Amino acid sequence: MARKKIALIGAGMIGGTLAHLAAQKELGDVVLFDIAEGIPEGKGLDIAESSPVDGYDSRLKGTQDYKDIADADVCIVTAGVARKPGMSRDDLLGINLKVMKSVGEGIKEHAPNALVICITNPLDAMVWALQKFSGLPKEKVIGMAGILDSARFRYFLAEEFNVSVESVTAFVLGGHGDTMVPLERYSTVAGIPLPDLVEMGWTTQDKVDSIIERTRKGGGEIVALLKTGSAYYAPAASAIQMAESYLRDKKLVVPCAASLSGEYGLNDLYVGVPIVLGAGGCERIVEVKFSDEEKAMFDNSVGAVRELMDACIKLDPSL
Ligand code: TXD
Repeated sequence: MARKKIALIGAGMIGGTLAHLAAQKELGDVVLFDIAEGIPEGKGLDIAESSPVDGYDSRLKGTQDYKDIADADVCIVTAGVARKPGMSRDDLLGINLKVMKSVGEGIKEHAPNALVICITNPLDAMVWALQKFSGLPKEKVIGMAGILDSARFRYFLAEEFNVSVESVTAFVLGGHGDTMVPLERYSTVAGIPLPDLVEMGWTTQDKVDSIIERTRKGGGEIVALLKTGSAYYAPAASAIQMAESYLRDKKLVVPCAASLSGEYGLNDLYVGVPIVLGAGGCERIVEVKFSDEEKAMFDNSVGAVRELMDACIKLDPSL
């Protein structure tokens, strides 16, 4: 069987980590695409030179030419810029929207059958725009945020309970931002929901509330520590889990930014919801039952996503 091909559009901090993980896991051969000359080639060569030591046979190539992503099975998009001092959110949105346009056109022309995983921020609006610009089927264009936000929540809970991270499940839904929606009732230790754990005296509601707050601000906590950029190890690991679920048809049930067509009473919008992720891409959207309070938080989050989408439409009326 021929090897799969993973194209990484953007070879910055997350892109480089994605390349390393994809190669180590032998998900396939890896193409790193970036507009910056030398960076994708250098990272690709450096990782390839570790392959004899680690013992994997993925081939890596760096490029500035979209032709090299031809017929990729998976494209993971991190291309763009992060906010710098003096830049407004609209400035960032404007720049990354243009990047999504060129990336969408490149994927449309050279890898129209790929599963596309968008990571670029502001995530929900960018994956929505990327789907439109690429014209790929909605179930084949998804965004990474929920697995990362849930992983942060899981890690903090595992620390609090002093149990294995593997025994903790969590669902963080909604848009990727301050309005994200960590769901206590659907977060468990070995199937025991968080509210029950509070009743059992494993923790207090105050502690849970502060963990939720830390989860919401998890990205900012890393930025404040690193000072020169944002998180990349956990975001890359999360996107690789999505790629693997698709390539191996694992059908993991994971929170991803997915296009809604009537689910949750919403249309033509990307937001974080649980999906079944298999060989068909987003094979099914899981409609979680919300309490009134959860519904209010989700609606608030959807409102924030819509505001960003409206800002995109103002900048590019073709959307
Ligand atoms: O949960 C999530 N979705 C996220 C999102 C978690 C963490 C970070 N998140 C966002 O991912 C972050 O706000 C950024 O928008 C992206 C990528 O983060 P990364 O840390 O990898 O950024 P870098 O290191 O700046 O890399 C971006 C690369 C850089 O090498 C640029 O040269 C390149 O993108 N770039 C382009 N490549 C191809 N084509 C175009 N047009 C282009 N423009 C810039």
